[in-house]
Amino acid sequence: MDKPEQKPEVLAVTNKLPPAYLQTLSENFSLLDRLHEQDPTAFALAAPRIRAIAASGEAKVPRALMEQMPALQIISVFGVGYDGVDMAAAKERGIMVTHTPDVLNDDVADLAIALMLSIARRIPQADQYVRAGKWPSGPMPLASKMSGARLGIVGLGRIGGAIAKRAEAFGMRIAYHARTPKADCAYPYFASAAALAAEVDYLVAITPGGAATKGLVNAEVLNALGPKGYLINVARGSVVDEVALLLALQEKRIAGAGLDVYENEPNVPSGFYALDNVVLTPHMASATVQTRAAMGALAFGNLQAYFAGQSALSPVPECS
Ligand code: NAP
Ligand code: 8YV
Repeated sequence: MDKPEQKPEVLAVTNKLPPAYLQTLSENFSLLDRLHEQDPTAFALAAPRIRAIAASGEAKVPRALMEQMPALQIISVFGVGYDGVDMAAAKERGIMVTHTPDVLNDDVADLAIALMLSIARRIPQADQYVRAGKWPSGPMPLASKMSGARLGIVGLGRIGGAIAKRAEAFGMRIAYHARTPKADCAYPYFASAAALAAEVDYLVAITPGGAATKGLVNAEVLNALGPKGYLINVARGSVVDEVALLLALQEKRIAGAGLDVYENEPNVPSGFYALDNVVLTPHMASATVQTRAAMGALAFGNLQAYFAGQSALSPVPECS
């Protein structure tokens, strides 16, 4: 008699995967949901059979974890950023790594614009002002106009481009910094983040995370942005020097910041809580029902295609 076909064993390594995606995974694979954290003894027994990892954009997949899984073939990241995956270790082993580009561009760009408006127009403070019954005693102080202002984008890729498109509708004047100037791009290019920051009112960081961009927005860049400038970070916490940012906000060397990402998530330095010139969101730029469904479909589609012997749908550039 033929051996019954075994479903590939998949280790989910993060608590950030949505229930609908986990459900699809468990219907199609033998799902081990965070077993390495929850039952290390059971994980040690299962590890030699695990063929796939389901991760999220911010999940850590270090070399040491991969080394425990000799049969590991694919890491499917639910997110476009994959800086948490040790790519050197994955490449050495020929492990396929996939991610979910494009399907989240709209939502991340929407949140970048929302943070810009929130900090410039003081929307969280205005909400509190009304709720606290302060309106009858007089108007709030005037805010800062965003339409027509100058926007600098650090990382003019898929999402940076979507931010630029929205900013154009606000009549903003756009410039950018990346490692290389983009072909056929009419926006002015600046060879450094500091040079860009010196010329804009809003600076949005939207590069990948990882060693190459660590501290890309540092004290020098914040000083160049200046006391009328706003910083928005929807990239990765590591892209901004968080200590330098906190100091710049406390000393009012920049006007304000809108942050969706942090160096040590979900821990946010408590110094930010005391500040009136920062708007904080909990790494939620892609967190809508529609986009998370699309990300889940693509993350699952990558696993499904791979185990059907087809090409992965959206491998990361290093695996293309
Ligand atoms: P992408 O299309 O690859 O664009 C990345 C851009 O960053 C490119 O313009 C690239 O241009 C530039 N870049 C890369 N390394 C750089 C460096 N060292 N210095 C300066 N610029 C650099 O990526 P994407 O799809 O737009 O996503 C960007 C990132 O957004 C993701 O990797 C992720 O970290 C973050 N993200 C966050 C959320 C959230 O929930 N907050 C959601 C989705 C994505 P060059 O190659 O010319 O340098
Ligand atoms: C997360 C993200 O993946 O795509 C990325 O790079 O940071 C986000 O979309 C999402 O929060 C799921 O964990």
